[in-house]
Formats: sequence, C-alpha cells, structure tokens
Amino acid sequence: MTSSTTIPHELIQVLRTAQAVTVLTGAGVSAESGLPTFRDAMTGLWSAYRPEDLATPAAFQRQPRLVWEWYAWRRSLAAQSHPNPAHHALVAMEQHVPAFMLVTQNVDNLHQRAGSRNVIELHGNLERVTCSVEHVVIEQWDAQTGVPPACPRCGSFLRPDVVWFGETLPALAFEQAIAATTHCDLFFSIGTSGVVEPAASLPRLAAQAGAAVVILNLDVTPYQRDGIFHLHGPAGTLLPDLVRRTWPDV
Ligand code: BV8
Repeated sequence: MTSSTTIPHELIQVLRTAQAVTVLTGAGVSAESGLPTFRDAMTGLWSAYRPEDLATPAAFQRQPRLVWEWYAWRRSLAAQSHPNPAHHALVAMEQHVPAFMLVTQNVDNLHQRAGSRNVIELHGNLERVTCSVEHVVIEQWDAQTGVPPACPRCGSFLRPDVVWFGETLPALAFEQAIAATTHCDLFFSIGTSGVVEPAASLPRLAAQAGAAVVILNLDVTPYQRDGIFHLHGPAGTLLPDLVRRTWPDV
C-alpha cells in the first residue's frame, strides 16, 4: 500500500495503459470550489443542523419549508461556485481514456458544468426539482404557491431531485455504477469519507473484480487495504499533477 502526497510512478504507468477507468467522487472534489462538505460543520444560519438530519424524508415531512430553504441555499451556493482544477482534470482524464465513467455522489452539478460527459448521478442533482408525490421532474412552477411551492400538476409539495437518507438510489444509476465498477482496469475514489452506503462499497467491489484501486482523499478513509494506492492531499492539486504526468501533451 502506498500512502503519499506524491504520485507513484507505478500509478502513472497503470493509468497510461488503462482501457477502462471508473471514478467515484464525493463532496471533497467540490471543496476547493468553496462548497462545504458533509463532514464540514454547517455554517451560519444552518449551524444548528446536521446534514444527515435535514437530508431525510422525515425531515421534509416534519419541516418542508426548512428543508426546501436548505436546498435553495445550497443551490445558490453551487450556482455561485465554479468547477475547480480537480473537476477539469477529470474532464481531461475522460478525454484520454478509451472507456471512462464518472460516478458521483455530489448533487452540485459541477462535474457536468466542467464538461464531464459520462456522469452517473448516484444521489441526484440539486438543479432538478420533482413532485414529492408523482416523482416527476417539474421544470416550472408558481413561486407564489408557497414554500415549498406546489406541484402545478397535483398541488403536492415540490422537492429537490436528490436521494435522501433512507431512500433507495435510482435503480438505473446504481446498476450502471455497479457495471462500471466491476468492469474497469482502474478505480478511483476521490474526496469522499467512504461512510455512506451503498456508494462506500464500490472501491471494495472494484478491487474484488480485479481493478487497481486509488483512494485520493484529504483524510484517511475507512477503506484501508494493501495493494491499493492511497494519495493523501487536495484533489485540486493531486489530480492535475497526475494528469500532467500521465499525458504530458495535455
Ligand atoms: C439506501 C444527497 C437502501 C442528498 C446523500 C438506517 C436507516 C436507513 C438507511 C440506513 C441506515 N443505516 C445505514 C443506512 C444506509 C444509509 C447510510 O449509508 N447511512 C450512513 C450515514 C451510515 N444510506 C442510505 O440511506 C442510502 N439509501 O441505503 O437505500 C435502504 C433504504 C431504506 C433503509 C435501508 C436501506 C441513501 C444515501 C444517500 C444519501 N444522500 N446526498 C444531499 O446531498 O443533501 S449522501 C451525502 O453524504 C453525499 O451525497 C455523500 O454520498 C455522503 C457523504 O458525503 P461525502 O461526499 O463523502 O462527503 P463527506 O463530507 O462525508 O467527506 C468529504 C471527504 O472529502 C472527507 O473525507 C474529506 O477528508 C475529503 N476532502 C475534503 N476536502 C478535500 C477532500 N479530499 C480531497 N481534496 C479536497 N480538497
């Protein structure tokens, strides 16, 4: 197991010759865009709350206005932020690898804004809103109907199109993520604490399927195994460095 903030030459060789690369990302990839991660203490008016207490169906049931306003705040934060060098390095990696799949736990839309194309949204996307009863995406609604606004079709509350704790992941997205994880030469887990299931099991599934695994994270994560690469440091520095050294023509 290598644990370093420098890029092992062996990893550069593996990435340069890889035919299929799958990347799992978490909130740490967006940290250098200024977006708070789930482990960061909530700030300002949200400092009294924990994300895992607000990102649940029960919280929405109990306090729909509070949950809707929390997501509206996060949506505005994401809209004011910009993709950082980590996002851009993953776009460059996608352009150089024959079969590349990006599986993200993030709902901030920054991978898509950076230009990543093969993106699997495991936990949904803040940019989309659905009817909380019909579960269909709603593009337009009358803000005068209240907070949360009412579905123009059935009058129920609208909600963010994200997966809350206790909700199942979108079946197709999860199937695609499993397929990409078990059919790749090289699997990266980047900027995630590796706590939330079922996403947290993907690195182990990749290793069991024979892929080389890289855990790139600022802090140590629960997934510590021999035979995998551990890169400790900021994704916004390590990923561009890895891409530059793997494909010097970039
Ligand atoms: C499910 C969208 C089947 C919403 C998210 C009891 C009852 C019900 C369920 C459970 C239960 N016990 C366990 C479960 C399963 C539960 C779970 O795993 N809970 C955890 C807390 C134990 N999972 C679920 O409920 C999932 N569904 O299992 O369905 C089911 C159904 C019913 C009953 C049982 C089972 C659904 C989980 C999805 C939840 N939605 N997000 C929203 O965004 O508001 S999860 C959310 O937190 C994120 O999407 C992400 O997935 C997760 C963790 O966040 P991370 O991305 O890892 O961020 P974090 O802050 O944790 O870490 C950031 C890391 O980055 C840190 O390590 C840091 O060191 C690093 N970092 C920071 N800066 C940088 C950096 N790294 C590099 N560079 C930097 N610059």
